[in-house]
Amino acid sequence: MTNLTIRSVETRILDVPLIRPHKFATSTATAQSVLLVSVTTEDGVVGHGEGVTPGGPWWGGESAETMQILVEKYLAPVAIGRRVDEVPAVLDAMEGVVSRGRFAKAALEIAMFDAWARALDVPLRSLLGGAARDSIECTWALGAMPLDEMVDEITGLLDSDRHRSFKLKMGALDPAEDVARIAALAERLDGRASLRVDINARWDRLTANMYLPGLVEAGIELIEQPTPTEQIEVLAELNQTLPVQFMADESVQSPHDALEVVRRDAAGVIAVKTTKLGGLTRSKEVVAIARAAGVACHAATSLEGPIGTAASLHLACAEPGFNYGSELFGPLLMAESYVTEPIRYESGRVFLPEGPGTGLELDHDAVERFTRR
Ligand code: MUC
Ligand code: MG
Repeated sequence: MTNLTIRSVETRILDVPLIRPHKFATSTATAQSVLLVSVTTEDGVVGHGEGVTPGGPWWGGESAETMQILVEKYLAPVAIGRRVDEVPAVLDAMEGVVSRGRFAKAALEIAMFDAWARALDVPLRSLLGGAARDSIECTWALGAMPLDEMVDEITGLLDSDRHRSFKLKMGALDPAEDVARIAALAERLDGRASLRVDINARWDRLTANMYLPGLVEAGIELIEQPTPTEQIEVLAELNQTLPVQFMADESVQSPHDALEVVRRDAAGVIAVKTTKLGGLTRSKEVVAIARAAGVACHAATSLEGPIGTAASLHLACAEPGFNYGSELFGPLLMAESYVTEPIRYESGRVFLPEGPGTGLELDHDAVERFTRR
């Protein structure tokens, strides 16, 4: 009889270099810190999860360092001794010892799911509802970069057909300059690619009303989180008045947030990140709420590495509600890998790895190389 009881939880921080600097609204990342959480059962089955925030605590207040102390000191003790299939019970127990801390909770919850799937020798997707698709469109993101560099990077990826849609980070520059940069890019690409922007909640209502029309005129297809997280009513005003799709990201960090966005008609698309939402279970709840209201879901990223990306990809391949593609490109932004076989990206899509659990195996030499001492 398989013994699914959790014997131990280990953590380590991996510092992985990026292929190029990735400039967000208020900070630039040149490496990604990944909290690798490993759950081992009494039978010796090991599952992994990643605690990742996009380049540090600027996005949601958590970082690899804060996640490590939350997992080690508070979350692991309530999981050890439970079975890896007791995910709902452990989620409740985690709520009892840590408020919020969802990025940290996600890493442990996903490691439990991975171990559970591996113990049963089934793909993680089988525990998330079964097969809806085997691949999904994958958008590529560019940080705030000079125009010529953006044109070169995008045309290269179009020519190789690795990506067909692109997300452009905004918010780091003066709004007028930022919009002019994006409009010039759209003109240079002349309709060759689908373009979306992410302003990471940096514009106020006045700035958004002044400058979003310029992005719409430039042909931008979707505006991600232009205004502050808690100002749902502002996002709703923009979503109901401007002829462009809006995606809620920072404004949806829980199923209740998703309910609020739906009730107020604040976005046509929700960015579902298994990291910010606290794991796969809560993410499924968000997708169910969105789908019931006819709101599309996008399988989004916090720039996870291969393990975290694969977990989100299994969810995206199990839930029909992911009908606005994905941005699950994280491993491609990393200069090196720490798994034995990379996730496959081609023809503008990302493909679900086969095999038990996430379908990926750690390259332990690489993990050692990237482990922070
Ligand atoms: C975000 O806010 O979407 C996702 C891709 C990217 O470049 O930034 C992240 C965070
Ligand atoms: Mg975003």
